[in-house]
Parts: sequence; structure tokens; C-alpha cells
Amino acid sequence: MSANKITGRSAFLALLKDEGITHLFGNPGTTELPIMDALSEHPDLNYLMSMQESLVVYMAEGYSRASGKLSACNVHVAPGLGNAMGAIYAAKFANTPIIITAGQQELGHGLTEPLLYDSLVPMAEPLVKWAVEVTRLQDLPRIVRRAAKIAMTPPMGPVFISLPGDILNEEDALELGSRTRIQTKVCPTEETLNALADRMIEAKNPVILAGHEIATDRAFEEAGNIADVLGCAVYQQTVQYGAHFPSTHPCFMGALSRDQQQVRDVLSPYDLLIVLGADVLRMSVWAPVEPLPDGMPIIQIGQRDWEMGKNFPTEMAVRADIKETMAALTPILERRGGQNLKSKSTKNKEVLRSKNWTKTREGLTKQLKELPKSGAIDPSWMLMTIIDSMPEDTIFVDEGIISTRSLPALLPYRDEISLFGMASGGIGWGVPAACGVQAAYPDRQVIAVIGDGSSMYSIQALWTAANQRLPINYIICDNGGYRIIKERLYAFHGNENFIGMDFKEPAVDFVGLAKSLGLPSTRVTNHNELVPALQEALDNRAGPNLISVSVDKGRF
Ligand SMILES: Cc1ncc(C[n+]2csc(CCOP(=O)(O)OP(=O)(O)O)c2C)c(N)n1
Ligand SMILES: [Mg+2]
Repeated sequence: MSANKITGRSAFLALLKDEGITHLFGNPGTTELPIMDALSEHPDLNYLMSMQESLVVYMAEGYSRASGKLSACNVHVAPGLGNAMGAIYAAKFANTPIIITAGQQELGHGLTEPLLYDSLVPMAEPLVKWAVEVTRLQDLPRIVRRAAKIAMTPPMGPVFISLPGDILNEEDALELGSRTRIQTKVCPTEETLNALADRMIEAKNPVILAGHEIATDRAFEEAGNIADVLGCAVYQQTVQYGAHFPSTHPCFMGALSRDQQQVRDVLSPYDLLIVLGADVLRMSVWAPVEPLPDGMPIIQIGQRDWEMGKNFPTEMAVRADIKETMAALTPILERRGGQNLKSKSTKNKEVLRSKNWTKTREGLTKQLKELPKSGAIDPSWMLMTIIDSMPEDTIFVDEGIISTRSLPALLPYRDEISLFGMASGGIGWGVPAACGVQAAYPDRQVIAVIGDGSSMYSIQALWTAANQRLPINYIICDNGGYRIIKERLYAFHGNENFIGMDFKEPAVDFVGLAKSLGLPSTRVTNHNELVPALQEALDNRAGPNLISVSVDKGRF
């Protein structure tokens, strides 16, 4: 038996690899030393160090979201896990499958309350699908296998494992087992598909809400086809944290806002809301009106049943794979809709062409091109210029806050990975998430546009990008403060007492900051500097670089 003996630490890494893990994001402390020691036995596992635990999890989140694969990361005990909570929240929010682990003090030693100790499972529990501590080496394979399975079963999400030092350092004969993945690509029954088709055909003026699962399922083609057959307007969900529908499709109208009254007004002409894998009218700040017009019927299809009927009654809620269901539904719609649906769809699409996303974008870019090229740089002009300069298969990472408000109207979603945006509302995601996205797609250009304030929550991720030579182009939108918070203070409280919202004294020197972390960097302060700076940045694929663009501060 002794020939088959393996340490807990080495078994842990072997198990991760067998679950498909190729990158381990981490930040080490004493309690992680067993894992750090075992890494040398697993040189095929790429360890990406980041300089704080929230960054560790954000990087894993970006990697997983972009690749669609399970990721793994390792953080330090209680204070480290505490640092990571906002990032774990982000993973929960976007249903991102991550195995998050932390080293823990040896069983029994924790009871004496040494430095850094606290129970980890109750800390992680509210934000993960499953949290567990390993208490016997023999349980380690079963726990890692189960964690991977839970994380990867839709609705996907993060899981947490606490790894006590004595378990990792123990040696024993272990049966590592093999992985389980649950096949959830199920399609509704024929009866349900027929009922769905009939309800959609019966509606005089249906509208599609396209969202998250279309991107995670890589279902542009199927979503485009269904919209084509119905010939109905398609709106992107209210939080645009991904590429949720092919932008140049004639039916695509662009994104819904997060203004309750506006959304209500946009939806009021329609008589059926068809929700395709979307978050249903998720809002940001409170308003006295509901975003859904009174009594508007809803059909919902997707894997996330938590979303179904969550806030609004849903006439038909179908838990099934969105890609499979749309593929099966389209021919049924064609068959049952016949010539009537065909001519209605053709007519409708003609009407939509005069006001769809493509048309609106034409108008917007024309306006932006006519803006004077002097004075403060308009952030939408900056965005348009970046989009016009970048290769077509660029992956855009967005945490630009006010500076990227017009992104959904300007960025063409050419495929399902064209865009990854901050989803949860918790800022600090973008700089590290871009590292994960680029690690997942080393050969595609990644451009990350980040607000100056947001970048400072996790700026040290630039070091990891430099260390790993990830060729990300970071663009910092420097408006010297928290513009959105100022605008909201003014809107909600009617005053301009912007205490704690400016960072002017001293101003943050993003170029100096980037250089200190190993990135070539330039500052753009006027219009004609932007394109040359972008060109130089795009040409440099040796590692990351950063452009700090001084953008318009708005009226304040
Ligand atoms: C973790 C976290 N802390 C604080 C906030 C509150 N908050 C939302 S936006 C924002 C300022 C963003 O500033 P910046 O990135 O510079 O964007 P700008 O508003 O200037 O466009 C803050 C502090 C938040 N959303 N998340
Ligand atoms: Mg700002």
C-alpha cells in the first residue's frame, strides 16, 4: 500500500487538475504553505499570485466567466477570506463556478484561538452553494469531487472548502476517484414546447428580454433565430454585464435602462414579455413605480429557477437549457405560425430596422464625431474611438461606471465573449477580472476600461498582469473622483457638498502607479493623443500597458 501513499496537499492539487483546473489563483500565508510546497510537484498547474484575496477571487471569477470552465483559487485564513467576501458575492451574483479554498489551522489548534483563527465555514456559507471543512484526509477526494460537481451544476456558483494544515500534511493511501458532471442540457417536453409556441404566436406584440444565460450558453445563433421567426423587438437585460444578444440583428433594440419609469414606458406597448435566460428587470435604486407594466404577462425560460416568478408572476416558467429549448422551439414556431407569422415577422422587422440598435448607433456615432475636439474628452467619444481602433475580436472588460454608460449602445456584441462587465455592483472587480479573462483567452485582445475610483479598490492586480505578461490594455477613465456618487447626491439630496467623493488633493498619478507596478503607461489629456496612444498599446503584446485618459468630469 505504501507505494500509493500521497500527502493531502498533493492529493488536493491532483484532484483539482483532474477536475479540469489548469490555473490556481492565490495569495499564500502560513496556512497555505502545504499547498505552496506541493505546487512544485505539479508544475503543470499555473499559479497566479495576486496581492490581496479579493483580487484572487476576482481573477478566478474573470477566468471562469470568460472560459465557461470551473476555476480554483486559494486564499488565506479568516482575514483573507474576509478580504475576499465582496468578490465571492460577485461570483454568486453571476453564477460563476469557482472552488474557493483557504488554509486553516490544524484541527484542535484552532480551538486555542491562535492568531488568524476563526471558523471559516460560517463566514463563507451565506455566499456559496456549499461550504465545508475537511476533517479527515480520507474525505478529501469525496469533498473536492462533490464541490466541483456542485459548482458546475446549473445554476452554477462558487463553493468553499476549508483545508486544515494537518489534513494537508498527512499522508495516506487515497483513492482519488473521478469527476461527475450533471448533464442539464435538457429540453422541455413536446407538449410544453407546443404550448410555448402557441402562447408566443397568440400574442399580438411580444417582446424578448435577452440575458445572462444566452452568453453563458453561447447561444447567439439560437437566440437570433427565434427573434427572427417571431420578428419581435429584443431588449438586453437591465444590467449589461455580458454580450447577451447579437447587436446587429435587425430585431435588437439595445439595452433596457435601470430607471423603473423608463423601462415601464418602453415595455408598455407590448402584450407579452418573453424572458430568455435574463435577470428580470433588476433595478439599482428604489423608485415608487414598478418597471413592469401592470399585468403584463411573462414567459420565462432558463436554468435559474430562482429568477422565475421572483418578483413578478410568470404565466409560463420553464426550467430548461436555453440553447436547447430555443433550438427546438424555432422550427415549431415556424410550423405552427405558418404563413401568418412569417408575413407578420417580415413586416415587423422592416419597422424595427428604422429604430433598432444599428440605427441608433449610427445616430449616436454621428453625433459623437461632430463633438468639438477641444476641451474635456467626452467619455462616449473616448469609447467610440477605442471601439473603432480595436481589433474586431477584442474582448471588452467594463467597469467604467459613468464613463462607459453608453457602452451597450456603442459596443457591437459580435460573439458571446465580446463583453464582460462588472455584474454585482461591487466595484474593484475590473482590474483583476481582466487578468482572468486574458488568462482564459491568451490570443485575443483584452481591453479593460475602468473608472479611476473603481480601479483603486484593486489596483495591485496590475502587478499580476505584469508578472504573468498578460497583454491587457488598461484604460483608466480619470475624472478625479466618484462622479456617479456626486451625481446621485445632487439628484437625491439636491446639494453639491461632495464630501469624500473627490481625489484631487493629492491627485492620483495613474501613470506613475502603473509604472511602479511594471506597466508601460501614458497619459492622454487631449483628443488627438488618444488614437496614437491606443495604437502603440495595441501593438505591444509583450505584456500589459495602461493609458490614463483625462475624461470630462461632468457638470460638477
Ligand atoms: C465595493 C464597493 N464600494 C463602494 C461602492 C459605491 N460606489 C459605487 S460607484 C462608486 C464610484 C465609482 O467611481 P469611478 O470608478 O471613478 O467612476 P465614476 O463614477 O467617476 O464614473 C462608488 C464608490 C460600490 N459600488 N462597491
Ligand atoms: Mg471617477
